[in-house]
Amino acid sequence: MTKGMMAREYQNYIDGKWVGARSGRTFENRNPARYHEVIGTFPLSGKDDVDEAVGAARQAFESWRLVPAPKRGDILKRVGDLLTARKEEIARQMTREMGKVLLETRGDVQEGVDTAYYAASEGRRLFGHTVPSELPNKLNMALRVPVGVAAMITPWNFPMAIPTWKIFPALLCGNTVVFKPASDTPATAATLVEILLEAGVPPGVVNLVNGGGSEVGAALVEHPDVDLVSFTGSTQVGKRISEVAGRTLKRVSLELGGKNAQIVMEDANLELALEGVLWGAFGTTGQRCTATSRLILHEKVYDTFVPRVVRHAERLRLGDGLEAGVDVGPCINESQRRIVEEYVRIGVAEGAEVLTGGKAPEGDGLSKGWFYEPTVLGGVTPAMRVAREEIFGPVLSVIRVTSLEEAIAVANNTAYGLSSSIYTQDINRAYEAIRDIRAGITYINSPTIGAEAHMPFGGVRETGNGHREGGWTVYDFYTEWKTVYVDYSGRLQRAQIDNAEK
Ligand code: UN1
Repeated sequence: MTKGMMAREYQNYIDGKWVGARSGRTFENRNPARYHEVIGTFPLSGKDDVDEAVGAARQAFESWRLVPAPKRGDILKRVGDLLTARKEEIARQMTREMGKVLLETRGDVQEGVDTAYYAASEGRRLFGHTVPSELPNKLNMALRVPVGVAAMITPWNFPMAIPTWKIFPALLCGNTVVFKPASDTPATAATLVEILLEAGVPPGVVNLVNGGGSEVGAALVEHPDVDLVSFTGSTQVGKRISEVAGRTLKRVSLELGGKNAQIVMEDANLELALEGVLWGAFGTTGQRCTATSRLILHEKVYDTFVPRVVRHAERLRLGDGLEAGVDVGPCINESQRRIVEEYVRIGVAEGAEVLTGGKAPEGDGLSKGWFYEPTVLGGVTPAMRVAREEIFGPVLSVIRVTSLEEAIAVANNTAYGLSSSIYTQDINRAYEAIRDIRAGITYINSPTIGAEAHMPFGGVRETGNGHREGGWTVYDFYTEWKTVYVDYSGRLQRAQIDNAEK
C-alpha cells in the first residue's frame, strides 16, 4: 500500500466542524476489487446527527441566500479548478473505493468539473422574467429564489458526478445542503466536501452526514425542516421517499431505475453498433442506470452479430481498475453480485441461454473481489424478467425482432424509461424512433450511456417523477418563483376589476 492509501478515520462535517457520529458508532468501507483492503472507517450516524446538520443548514440559509448569485458562482468556479487540479488523485481514490476503471473514474471527476463550470456561469444568468402588466404604470416580474434546506441522497456508481449534479446547482441558487452519500463511497464524498470548503463555501452551508439509508436517509426525508430531497437510486426506495416526503409537502426529485435498450437495425453500421453495445453494456460493469441492458436485434443481422458480441465480451479483461489494460472492474459488493447471479439464474429458468459469462471468474487474484464475468443472454423474449427488470450488472439480454415497429414496442415493454438507442443509417427510422420510444433520452448511433452535463438528464414512468438533472432544467428544481408586482401609479388599481371612473 502506498502512503495516503492507508485506512483512514473519516468524519462527518456538520456546522463547520469535522465530527464523529454522536453515538460514536462507525462502519468500514472496503475495496470491491480486493475486499480484504479497508479504505477507511466512517461515522455510522443517526437521527441526532441529522437534526444537528439540518439545524446548521437552516441557520446558514439565512446568510447564504443573501450572497449574490455571481459570488456563489465564483466559489463554484474555484471548486471546478480544484477538481481539475486533483482529478488524477480523486480518480484513483474512486477506483479503489468503488471499482470502475481509471478511465471511467477520471470521466466521473470530469463530469463534476463540467457541472461546476456550468453552475458558475449560471450565477450570472439565473434569469427570471419581466412581463407587461394589464394595468398602466405597473411592472410585473418573476424572480428565482432559493427553496431552503436541501437533502441530497446519492448512489455509489457515480460517487463524484451525481453529488455534483445535485449540490452545485442547489448551492448556486442559494440553498444550503445536507449530503448523505452512499455508504459504499463515503471517501469520495469527503473529498468533495473538502474541496467545497477550500473553495470558500462557508460553515453550515454544506453538511456531510454518513450512514445508512434507513437511518440517515429516512431521518432526512422525514425532517420537518428539510425543504427538498434529491435522490438517485432504486425505484423501490424512490417510491418510499416520495410517500414519506409527501406528508410534509417536500419537493422531491427522483432519478431511479432503467432497463435501457440498444436497437440495431439491419441497415446499421455494425462495426459501430458493436463498439457501442460493448461500451454500453459492460462499461462501469453495467452498473449505470443508463447501462445497455437489452440488445434488440433485427433478425437479418441476429445470427452474425450475436457471435461477434460474444467474442468481444470474452476479450474484455476483468480486474482491479487501477491496473493498466483492465476493461471491467468488480460489482460494488457481495449483495450486488448476488443479485446479478440470481438474475442469470432467473433468465436460464425462463429459457434464455448463457452465451458467455454467467459466473464469477476463478483464479488470477480475481477471487478476492466481487467480480462477475461479462455475460450475454441469448434467446431472450420480451416477457421474460431479464428483458424487463433492472439488473445493474454486466449482463446483456439479446432479443430478436422482425421490424422497427416491433423493436420499438419491445424497447417500451418495461416499467422504466431512462435511456435508449438505435443504430440505423435510415434517417426516417431514426426520427420514428425519437418520436415513439418512451424514454427521457434517445441516442442515434451511439450507446445508451454518456449523457453530457449540460443537457437535461432523467426519465419517464418508473424512472422518476418528472424532474430532470443537469443543464438548465435543474435550476427549476432548486428555485421557487417569486412573483413581484410594482405599482408606480400612485393609486389603487384593481386587477380584473373595471377601473374606469364612473
Ligand atoms: C447513472 O448511472 O446514474 O449518462 C448516471 C451516463 C452518465 C451518467 C450516468 N453520464 O451514462
